[in-house]
Amino acid sequence: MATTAGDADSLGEVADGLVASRAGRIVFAGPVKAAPALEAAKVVDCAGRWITPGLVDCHTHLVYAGDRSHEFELRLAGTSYEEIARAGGGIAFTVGRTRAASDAELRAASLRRLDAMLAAGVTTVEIKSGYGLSLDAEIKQLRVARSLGELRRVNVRVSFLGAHTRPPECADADAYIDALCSEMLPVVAGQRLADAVDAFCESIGFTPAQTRRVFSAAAAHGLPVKLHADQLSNLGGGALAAEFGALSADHLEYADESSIAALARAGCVAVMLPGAFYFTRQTQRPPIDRLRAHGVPMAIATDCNPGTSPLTSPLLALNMAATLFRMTVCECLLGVTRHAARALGLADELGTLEVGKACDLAIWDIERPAELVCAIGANPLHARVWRGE
Ligand code: DI6
Ligand code: FE
Repeated sequence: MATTAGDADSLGEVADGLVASRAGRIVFAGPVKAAPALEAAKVVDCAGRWITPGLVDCHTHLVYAGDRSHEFELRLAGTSYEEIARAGGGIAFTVGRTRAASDAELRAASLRRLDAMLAAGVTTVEIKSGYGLSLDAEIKQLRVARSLGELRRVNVRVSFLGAHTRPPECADADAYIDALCSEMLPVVAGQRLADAVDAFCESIGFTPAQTRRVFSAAAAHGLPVKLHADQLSNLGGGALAAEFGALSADHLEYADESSIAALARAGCVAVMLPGAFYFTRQTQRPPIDRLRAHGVPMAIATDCNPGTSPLTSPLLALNMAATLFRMTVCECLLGVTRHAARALGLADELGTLEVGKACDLAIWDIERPAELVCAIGANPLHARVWRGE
């Protein structure tokens, strides 16, 4: 069995399917009996298992140093995430640990998380910076993120999230954004250290006006943008992302109707991050029904980060999206393949089993696709194929 292209509400399931590749690209995907005569150097019988596109985790912060389980314990005892952040913990804690780590330490810590994702069928991962918040430390994080794609058989897309939070040593957020636009972004763009620019538009992050300046600077350097939008409050982040033609607007728990309509018009992907919703015990669910009604493509990602979503399992993210957000199995599976690829600007390259796309596959020991979403903490991955191998 194989899941091929699908549409909004179908996986395009094919019984007795065959996927053929040459030089890492799919040259056929469909029913065996429809396949042209192909001379294959190697034939692998998947013995009735399911083949899907390799999973795409389109929103992670997996390159960081240190651990925040002490904050988890504080939160269990009643302290809020915002209180911890205001007391100098939270993102700032991880910034301290990440700045202090050597390249090798940062790489080793990050590889452990990446390897867990690969073991769960991930073939493409997006990784954000944002725990450096100085030119040197951001560059270190971006370089380590890029290097992971050379150390493992995985596509890595890197996003510059210098606008994650105000660095501890900088009292003036506007001055920091000035420096980010005039000093950091030119280096990041000039050295091709990032494929996109992200920002955290939030009361504890940056204002819409500051985000706008970051986005304008990104556009001037020819870099696409994405946004942490409307996670904890409605600042119109969805509409702002749409206005700049963002690849995606992520979180969106508090997004209103006008933001959703704008996202639909702009063709932005809405990235759902149920791990953060679960781990921070949020109660405001993202407006799934309205996103559906407007036809906004929905992706699902782990948001792997030490503070709000220490999650490395994309399948567990799917289970949470179904259970907590009431997304359907089909939406979940398209959310971690087709729509996730689009959230990275890679819709023509990845995310479905179609001729011409990269032959990145996940082969599963399951009877039905719904098992991938239903099981909690299981890993039915049989094998992972990256670029045809
Ligand atoms: N939104 C989040 O939930 C994380 N970053 C962001 O922009 C939090 C990251 C952390 O707490 O370390
Ligand atoms: Fe995030």
